[in-house]
Amino acid sequence: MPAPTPFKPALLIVDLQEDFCPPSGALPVPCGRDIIAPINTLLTLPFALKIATKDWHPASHISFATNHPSSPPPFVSTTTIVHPTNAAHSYTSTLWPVHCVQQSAGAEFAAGFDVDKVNTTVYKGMDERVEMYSAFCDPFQWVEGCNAVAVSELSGLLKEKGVTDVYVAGLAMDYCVLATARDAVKFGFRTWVVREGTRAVGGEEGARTAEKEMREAGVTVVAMDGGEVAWVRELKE
Ligand code: VGL
Ligand code: ZN
Repeated sequence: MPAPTPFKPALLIVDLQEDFCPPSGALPVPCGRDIIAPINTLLTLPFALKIATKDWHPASHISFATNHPSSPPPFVSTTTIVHPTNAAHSYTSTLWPVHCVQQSAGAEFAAGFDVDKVNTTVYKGMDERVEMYSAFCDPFQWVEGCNAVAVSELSGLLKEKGVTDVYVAGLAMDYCVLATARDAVKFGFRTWVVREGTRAVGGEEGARTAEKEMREAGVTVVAMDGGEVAWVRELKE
């Protein structure tokens, strides 16, 4: 199949940070480091824009289990996140170990990730009151009668460049990659997730569930050697 027209693709690398990489990371994604090589390969292709995101939390962040009474066990405990200015809106969210604290070693890009080829870094998760898996905005954005608490510059950067297609990779497939890819569709981009370029916190099972949720949201999971990545490879630089 030929590339769609117009076709102006961007590469979005989500949260490829030390804290999400085993064995040393605070919130390690199984086989998380395996994605560094394919992502470095993607970075050699002529994308119109290459953006990396960083999960970038204050120490007081609501998603850290240690910030809640009696410090419940992370991964299996949840908290209720209430909209800070509209208490009628709330939802349940998972509690995590302390991770990606601003300026900490764990918040650095993963070792070996070729960040020199990245044009811009977008930071997310800075508001201590809300969880922000998506690099575009927090989930209150999509609740009827509600409004987002935190919105990044990401959609503006993509629109400003005339981007039509967003290729998403990074960590974790079942959380921030899933939420970011879904929002890319909602913001009007054709959205592709590169399978070799992502891994799930929930391992193979988490990846299967995430892939299904992506498909239902209009996101297509593609392969490094598939036609959709070939469209980018064949672009004139
Ligand atoms: C993420 C859990 C908590 C992610 C970030 O990048 O997928 N997951 N914060
Ligand atoms: Zn986080």
